[in-house]
Amino acid sequence: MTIIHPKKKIVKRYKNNPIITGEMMPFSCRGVFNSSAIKYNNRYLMILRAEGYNLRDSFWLAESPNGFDNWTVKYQIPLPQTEDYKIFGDNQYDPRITQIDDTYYITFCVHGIDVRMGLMSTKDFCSFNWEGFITGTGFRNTVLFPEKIDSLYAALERPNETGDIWLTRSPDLIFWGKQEPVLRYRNVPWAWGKIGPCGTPIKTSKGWLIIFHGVQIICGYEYIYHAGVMLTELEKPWKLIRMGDEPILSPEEPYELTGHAPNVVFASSHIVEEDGSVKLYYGASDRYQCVAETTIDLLLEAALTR
Ligand code: BMA
Repeated sequence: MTIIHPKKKIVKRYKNNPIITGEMMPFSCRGVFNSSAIKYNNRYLMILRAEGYNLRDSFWLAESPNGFDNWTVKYQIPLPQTEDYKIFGDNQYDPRITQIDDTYYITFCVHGIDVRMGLMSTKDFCSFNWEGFITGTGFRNTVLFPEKIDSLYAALERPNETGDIWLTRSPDLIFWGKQEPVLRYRNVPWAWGKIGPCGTPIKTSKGWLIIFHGVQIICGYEYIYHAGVMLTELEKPWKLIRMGDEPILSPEEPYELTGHAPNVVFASSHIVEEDGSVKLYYGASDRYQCVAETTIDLLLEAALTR
């Protein structure tokens, strides 16, 4: 099997990876992965994707004193009980949290006849509101920008049919349109399968820093998930400034190479600290929750010069 190894390390894996496993859950759980972390009132919180042996996923809230270890699983996040959700949704996964003003929005995949994106919101991580579906079927990986751009909310999304990353805009977070293509997977040399945005785009003085995943397909059947980075214009976030030509994270460790889906690192969230350090959270092999460390400077270097 071929794995592409980045020349210089942009991210450093946490020494005690994986940080959360199925054994830590209060039910019969085969894996915790692709979860979304956020710093809320100086607390490190994570919405876990926890998968049962029946292959159904549930969301749980976990907390850590430092964002790395000693995670305590606190409670299960109730799923929406509305008629539209119950009619469509058989399963849900890959949550992404974005703070906009004093509200935290959670976008997540809802699987039914096909897959589409749902939106929940919370102000306190205790009670959660169902906002509604924000795409039709055939979409995954929608992640909101943390602020309005040109008076409209903005999000990155991945139409499954093309496998590319697009920008979409909305006046109210429910009705979306005015789409623009951002990056085609065919233009990512290490991801000639499909790509998708990871966590919330990070605003920097040089542009929007966007971490994304890319899938390398070997001989039409072997899938390898990597993470990469790109920079887009602040005012026109669909306009690519540059994309790092190499992945920043590729599967290398045993917990990434073997699991329920081998050779997968699936970055799904990050926490940017005041000193510019970044905790990058990623799922490994659809089984384990991991974290790696990097900095805004290193990510910019990767996007602009690699
Ligand atoms: C994608 C999503 C992710 C998963 C990945 C690898 O299509 O379903 O949740 O981690 O495949 O299996």
